[in-house]
Amino acid sequence: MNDGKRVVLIGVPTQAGTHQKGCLMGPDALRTAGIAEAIRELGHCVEDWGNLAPASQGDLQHANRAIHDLGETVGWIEAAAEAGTRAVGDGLFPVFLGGDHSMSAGTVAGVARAAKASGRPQFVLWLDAHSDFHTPDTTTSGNLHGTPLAYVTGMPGFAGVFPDLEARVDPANVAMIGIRSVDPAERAALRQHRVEVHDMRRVDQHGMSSLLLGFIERVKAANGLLHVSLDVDFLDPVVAPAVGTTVPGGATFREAHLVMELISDSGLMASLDVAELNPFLDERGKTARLMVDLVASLFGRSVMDRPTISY
Ligand code: 5AB
Ligand code: MN
Ligand code: MN
Ligand code: MN
Repeated sequence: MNDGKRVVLIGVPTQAGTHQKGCLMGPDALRTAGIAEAIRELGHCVEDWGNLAPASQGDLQHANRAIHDLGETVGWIEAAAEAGTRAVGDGLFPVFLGGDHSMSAGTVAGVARAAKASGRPQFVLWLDAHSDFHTPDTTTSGNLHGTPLAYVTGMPGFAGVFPDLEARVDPANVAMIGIRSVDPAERAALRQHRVEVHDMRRVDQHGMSSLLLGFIERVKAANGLLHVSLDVDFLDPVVAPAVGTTVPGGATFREAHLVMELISDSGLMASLDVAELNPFLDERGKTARLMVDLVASLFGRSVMDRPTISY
């Protein structure tokens, strides 16, 4: 049924990238909802490295006074990047358990560094309501979970702020699906760099599968490695309420599962983030369990194999 991956869970319980508290409980909620067991049941090996615990880099300041908790965020980024590079180097498939989405500045930098060493191009699929394409200069909220994709694609404004990138991801190798909240500065940068953005209007019109399969074909043709970054708010808040940044009009239960099933079929995914889960906002574990089910679909569970569940 599948190729028996060696998976490692890596907890990145940061909440420094947002004003809202609660994401630090994300990794443990995903474990409580049975993420290791769900992946194992599908025939993969799973180990758990526990949660990263970096030291803060101190009270770093930026000219943009809105930015908060920069020193702590830089600590998480360095630790996540280090763990990601090590995991891939060890032949493992890292599943990063967030933590707010600033974690992905580190996770993607880390796996991209490993990809560069292997000589294969790194691709990123960003499943999110938001484009997360702010730079430290353009963010008005100061919440650094709105910046990771701009950082890993080498946008200007990060030098001397976030760690120097050893391998940037070509913006042409990124696709975003589910988008429905983009700030003006992000929109300008996304257009300038011609990033493949499939907003929810495109999803409505063309359907998830045609949009996603187009991107998967590109990854395949380039013999690329695919990193999937899944923000809880990719989903509609009706099915996934446990997130601080809800935006109506998101992916439905089946749209989200279909994305995961198609990625699984492609066999191209090499690393994964589950970001932004805020268990403090959940309803009796409903969102945590949905995220675990989506991860199971990513690792090969098919509809016919699903246990009958109700949330
Ligand atoms: B998330 C917003 N663009 O910069 C900002 O949840 C939201 O990781 C960022 O996608 C949302 O604060 C970041 C308004
Ligand atoms: Mn995000
Ligand atoms: Mn988001
Ligand atoms: Mn969010």
